[in-house]
Amino acid sequence: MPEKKEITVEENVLDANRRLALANLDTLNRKHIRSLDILGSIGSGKTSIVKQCIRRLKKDYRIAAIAGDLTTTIDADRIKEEGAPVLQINTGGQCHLDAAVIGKTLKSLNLDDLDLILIENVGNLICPGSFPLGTHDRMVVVSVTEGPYMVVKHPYIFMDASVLAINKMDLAEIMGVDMNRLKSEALQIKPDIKVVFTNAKTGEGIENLIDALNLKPPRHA
Ligand SMILES: Nc1nc2c(ncn2[C@@H]2O[C@H](COP(=O)(O)OP(=O)(O)O)[C@@H](O)[C@H]2O)c(=O)[nH]1
Ligand SMILES: [Mg+2]
Repeated sequence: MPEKKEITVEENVLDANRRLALANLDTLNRKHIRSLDILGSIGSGKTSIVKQCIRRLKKDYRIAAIAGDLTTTIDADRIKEEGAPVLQINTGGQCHLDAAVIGKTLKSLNLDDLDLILIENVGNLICPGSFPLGTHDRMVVVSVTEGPYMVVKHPYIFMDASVLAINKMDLAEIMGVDMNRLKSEALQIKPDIKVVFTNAKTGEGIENLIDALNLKPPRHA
């Protein structure tokens, strides 16, 4: 029956992605490279956070960034300003990165020259959920300007995330959004998720975020 065929195709796609994700993780581990998949809606602050992290970590890590976007190179151009190599992936219509495209991108990088890869996924909180890339960690960025329901309405994305950045903390009051409530909602979904409040514009909270991601260089520990 046509319906059954459609489900099988989808399962095959997800299975194939999981296999390729494991291969990516294996490649990264063999090269001793840490990796982070960053998820969040368009405008939540992903690129700003990547820039703030690179600014603080580039002394201690050899960093590359991968920026996923439907069609533009805006984010890659912004990240490049921080002095780290950036690869832009334009997905065309696809609303998420996947393990195959990351596998190809890893092949194009000189992995012996890297310690850390930061991947900004395509901006939304639904599609990327089912497509692990093979990174060590996943971080979700939710900004208070998206309103009070961003966590409860996206439960699945938090289940595989190790860190949540609640960004634009400077605008919480004006938005009437209770950041502690967003935090407790995330903890209900994923009790061991680490939650950090950030202002990616000024850099407030970014050191805590780096700590939560276990990226604090040893000499600053
Ligand atoms: N007020 C404020 N603005 C922010 C903050 N973080 C990011 N922005 C701004 O929000 C806009 C979208 O940020 P961007 O990093 O491009 O989000 P992305 O689409 O998730 O990559 C930009 O104009 C940023 O300057 C923040 O913490 N506070
Ligand atoms: Mg961006």
